[in-house]
Amino acid sequence: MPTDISLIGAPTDVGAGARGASMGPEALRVARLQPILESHGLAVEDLGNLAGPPNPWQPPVDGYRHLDAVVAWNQVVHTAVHGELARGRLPILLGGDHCLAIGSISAVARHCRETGRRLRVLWLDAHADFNTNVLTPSGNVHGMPVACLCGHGPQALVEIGGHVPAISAKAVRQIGIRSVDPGEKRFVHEAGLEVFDMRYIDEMGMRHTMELALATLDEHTHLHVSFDVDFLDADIAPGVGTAVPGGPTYREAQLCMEMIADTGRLASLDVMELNPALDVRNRTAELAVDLIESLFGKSTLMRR
Ligand code: 4U7
Ligand code: MN
Ligand code: MN
Ligand code: MN
Repeated sequence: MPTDISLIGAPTDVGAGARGASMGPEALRVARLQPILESHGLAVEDLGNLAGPPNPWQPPVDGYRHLDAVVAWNQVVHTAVHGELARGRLPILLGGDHCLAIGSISAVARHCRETGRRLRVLWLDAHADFNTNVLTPSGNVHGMPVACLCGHGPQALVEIGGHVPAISAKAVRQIGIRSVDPGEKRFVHEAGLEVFDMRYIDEMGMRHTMELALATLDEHTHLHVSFDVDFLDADIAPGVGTAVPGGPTYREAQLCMEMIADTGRLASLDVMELNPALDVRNRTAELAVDLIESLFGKSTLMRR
């Protein structure tokens, strides 16, 4: 795992149904993400924010809202994330809404093809994000990134990494899922995504869940974590646009992050969907930073 980290801000909410995720990058900076990671001996460079088109705030066309702007943002994200990986650094994408995972993960997949590494994506989210323009109840592209990455979506998005599909559904493990639309649910099953939903976590526990989600990693695995902040229980993380009750508790989320850290394979990260307009005194941003700290190996006194 590289210890040189690059922070990349992507201040947009073009793919979301609520405005405000565009302020996510700054809220994470205010919550002291960089100095806190540095306090653990990591070298962190903040590249500042990427630029892209404004949010047109228009209704969907052909089942997509703002497709052109979504494509433009994802191209910029793809280029930036791929550039940092090529420099041997670990990119942290500061979202921004979750549609940007198309640009980010397509860049990671391209880097894996170029370097002969095996990709594993952990998708931490309340939602499966596996809608298409036909299945979507909203037209919001932040509900479609996993489908796009697996080759189901508009050409301009599925082709962003130059290889279609960007990733195989087999590379993905979804954790914390508790809100899936009816058509989306059938499509998730058809595609064969491996989903550890909240019912599974309730019955089997976070430890067993993570043991399975992290099984069969080896020294050639590039582990990418796509952390949608709405993964967390809505009571502890109010600052998100699409909050869903019944998510992982603070301790469950910590264990999830600590078990990922223990693999030593984390090589890229998205922190998405933080919406400061809906937050309470930056509490959700601070919680996200606390969890990211664990993801990078902060340990308690009992473990050294
Ligand atoms: B997020 C939704 F209908 N499924 O498609 C949709 F419930 O990135 C929500 O996970 C999508 O936050 C949530 O609009 C996208 C809805
Ligand atoms: Mn979500
Ligand atoms: Mn999401
Ligand atoms: Mn959301």
